[in-house]
Order: sequence, then structure tokens, then C-alpha cells
Amino acid sequence: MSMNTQKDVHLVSYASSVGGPGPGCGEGPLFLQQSTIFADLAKTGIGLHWQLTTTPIPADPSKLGSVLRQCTELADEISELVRDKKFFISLGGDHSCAIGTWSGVKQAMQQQALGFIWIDAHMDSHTPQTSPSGNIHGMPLACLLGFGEPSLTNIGTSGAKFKPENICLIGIRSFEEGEATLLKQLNVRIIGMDEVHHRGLADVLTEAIKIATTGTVGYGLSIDIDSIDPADAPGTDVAEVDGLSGEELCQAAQIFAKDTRLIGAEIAEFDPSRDQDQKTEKLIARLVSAITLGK
Ligand SMILES: [Mn+2]
Repeated sequence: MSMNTQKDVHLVSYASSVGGPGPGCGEGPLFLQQSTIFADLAKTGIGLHWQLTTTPIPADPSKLGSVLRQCTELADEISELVRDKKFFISLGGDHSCAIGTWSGVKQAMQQQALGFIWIDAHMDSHTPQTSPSGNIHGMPLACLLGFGEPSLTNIGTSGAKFKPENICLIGIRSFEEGEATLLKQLNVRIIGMDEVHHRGLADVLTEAIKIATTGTVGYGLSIDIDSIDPADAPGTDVAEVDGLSGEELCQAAQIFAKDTRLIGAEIAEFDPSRDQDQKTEKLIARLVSAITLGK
């Protein structure tokens, strides 16, 4: 293969689960760093560049302190990659990594408007006031919209990183009232599984890209592994039945490889200890290939 066809991807790891209910997904990025299936992506023409890995340290006084420190480190790293026009994928870890990833993109882009596609079984749009569990992995989208714990909403730049009208959620099927109320008040577009089944994922993604690119200079993509049906991706901690088909997601995600407006992506909530027959591990490698190379 000619070097001209190689596509580089810079992988930034958030090896932490302090924002979630248990330890499992914190091992996700370290597992992928050792995975031969993942390493084999290099043979298909992807230049894999492993960048920063953040980890919890005992010195952090609280879960909030740990998430804040790691997301700040992540944001600084991502910001530098975006300034250098390097394509990145963040690997979680629990989904609180999104606070760091997209605050970092905003830190690099400053006043320029950005769009965002959020593929997840959950809304992750709680504030500390509405969250039943208090887990920060249920709050990142609210944070990125400027709602919640101020230390987290002000990473990189102060306040919201996206306008509500440039955000689209896909695959939603489990949520609580408080977060749904917030997104409804903001008029954020939410595409639930009924609509995905009815229209097909490719059609839904086309609409999401339109939303994320209208009046923006580019957009981001965050994929929670729990958006995918547990039959196809069992390796996650908060699995929800009736999810996206892994095959359909990998097919539809090829659209991103041709879209230069995509600034970077994120894949969160992979718990290798819950994986079966390497299904989720293989699917993540396929997703990276789809998003980066379009195949
Ligand atoms: Mn999530």
C-alpha cells in the first residue's frame, strides 16, 4: 500500500471509570492499547498514534477532583491536536471523558461555532441537582451545554461549547425526567430508537450531520458503546436492550471518513471484562476503520 493512502489517527485515552458506577470501563483504553485486533488497523492503512493516557491517582481528593483533573489534561492534549489539524479519537473510560474531549476542541476553536452528534442509549444530560446517582458520566452533555458543576463547564473556555440547535442525539432509549426536561427546554433534537428503526441509521445520520454543520465550522462525534445492541456489543457497564445494530452502525459511520468537517471522534464506555468472544473489541476496531478510512 502506498503511503499516500495512509490516514493518521491520534488516540487519546481516558483510562478512568470514576465518573461511572464501577471499575470496568476504566480498563478499556489500556486493553485496546494491547489488542492485536486493534493494532492490525495499521495493516489496513491507518497510522495509529497513541497520545496521552489519563488515569485516576490517589491524590485526587474526590471523584469530581479526579474527573476535573483528567478532563483538563485531556482538553489540553486535544486542543493541541486540533490546533495542529490532526484527526483524533478519544477512547474512554466512562463517558465523563466527553467533558474533556469537547472542551479541548472548543479551546482550540475559540469563538468558532461547532456542531455535535451524540450516539448513546442515554441522554447523559443530568446536572448534580437532577441526577439520581450523582455519577458524572450521566452529566457530560449538560456540562457541554453549560449546565452543571461550574469547574467542569468552564474547562478550556467558559460555559457552553455548543449551541443546542447544533446538537443531535441518536439511539436514546433510557433516560430520566430531569435530563429530558433540560434538553426539551433547549429544543435539542433527539432521535430515539423507534425513529432509527423506522428511518434507518444512514438516513438519521444524514439529518444529524445537517444539524451539526448548519452555521458551524465543523463538528464532533461521540459514540457510547451502550448505544449498540448488547447482542453486538456486550462489553459495556450500563447495557440497554433494543440498541443500534453494530453492522448498521459500522456501515453508516463510513460517511464520516469522507466528511472533512468532522474534527474528531470519541468512543466511550467499553468494559473489556464484560466482552464476549471479542465482539465489542472487534466492533470498536471496525468503527475506527469506518470513521477514519471509510471501510
Ligand atoms: Mn453515555
